[in-house]
Amino acid sequence: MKKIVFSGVQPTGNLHLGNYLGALKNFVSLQHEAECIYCVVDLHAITTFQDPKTLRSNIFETTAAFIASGIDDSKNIIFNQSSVSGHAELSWILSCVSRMGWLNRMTQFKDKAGKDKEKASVGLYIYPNLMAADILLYKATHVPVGADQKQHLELSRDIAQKFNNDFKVRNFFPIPEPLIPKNISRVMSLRDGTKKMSKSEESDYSRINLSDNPDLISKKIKKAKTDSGNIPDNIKELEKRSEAFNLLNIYSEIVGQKLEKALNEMSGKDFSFLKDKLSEVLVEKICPIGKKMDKLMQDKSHLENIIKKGTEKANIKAEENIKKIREIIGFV
Ligand code: AQP
Repeated sequence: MKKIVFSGVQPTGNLHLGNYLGALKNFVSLQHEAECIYCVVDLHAITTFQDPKTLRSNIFETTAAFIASGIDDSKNIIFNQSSVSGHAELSWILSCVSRMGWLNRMTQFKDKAGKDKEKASVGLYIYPNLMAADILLYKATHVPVGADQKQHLELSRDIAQKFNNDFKVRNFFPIPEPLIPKNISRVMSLRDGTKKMSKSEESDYSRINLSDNPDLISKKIKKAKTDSGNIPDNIKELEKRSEAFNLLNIYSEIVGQKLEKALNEMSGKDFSFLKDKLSEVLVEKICPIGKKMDKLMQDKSHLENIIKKGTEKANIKAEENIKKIREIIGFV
């Protein structure tokens, strides 16, 4: 079966190191081995209220982040989800295949809705059905995501399987494989090593944004929470200390070393040594991306062209599949 890669990023601002290491970095490497479709998932973004002007700007910013991270728009499809109506159409169809019991188990809905579940949007609840539609609309076989999306991916697999069984169309939808980074699948907050780094966390000091300048990166790393001991000499010990584990994991991923090797370099030293080194490599890796994003954001018509070109290509693929899906279901 031909390898088809699909993934998306929400245009909800504050793109951060977690998005980069958990998703974008993988997007870039996959473009050399497969047909890749990368989507700015604006329909997902509106599951929580977005100011229209900010949303528009964030759609461009996320597109710029794709390009600035190294995705080649001439070889891959980059577009925004709301421009291809097949996503919404298939989402409805798959909502009729998906089960309430399956959605009730989704932990991200519980986390995001919090105690005010009754006030959460219906969209937030059925978000995983839309994600299944995004993937299956292109019959994607592989989906690069961070570990936080693993459960949603499993649901997409269940939905694909049920559709194939219900309509007796064996192998119509491929069962998509998650591609989750092996070494660092979940980048944690700089303020709390037990919480994931996230866009919506109130404190900007909890994350490294792709748009941060060198001074701010150094400041954030200096202020990052650590414990009082020195850096341990073995991974078992390191794993018990969530903040130290997170910083070392980030360091090893950025320099492209195994965690064991990074630990050898750092063990016995105090955290200021690690923090200086980490700031240095982060500035080297992240700031060029931020600068490129900034430059791209100054030419919106160029970004608009990239999205338009991508939308046309995505629409052709989506329409071809949606036509078959309509026939399978029995629509006239
Ligand atoms: N902390 C993270 N570590 C590793 N991967 C991460 N991703 C997000 N946070 C981390 C991965 O980035 C991709 C795009 O995510 P998204 O923007 O579409 O949605 P998200 O997961 O909701 O992002 P945030 O930052 O966590 O937003 P909020 O604050 O709204 O919850 C996905 O592949 C995701 O796994």
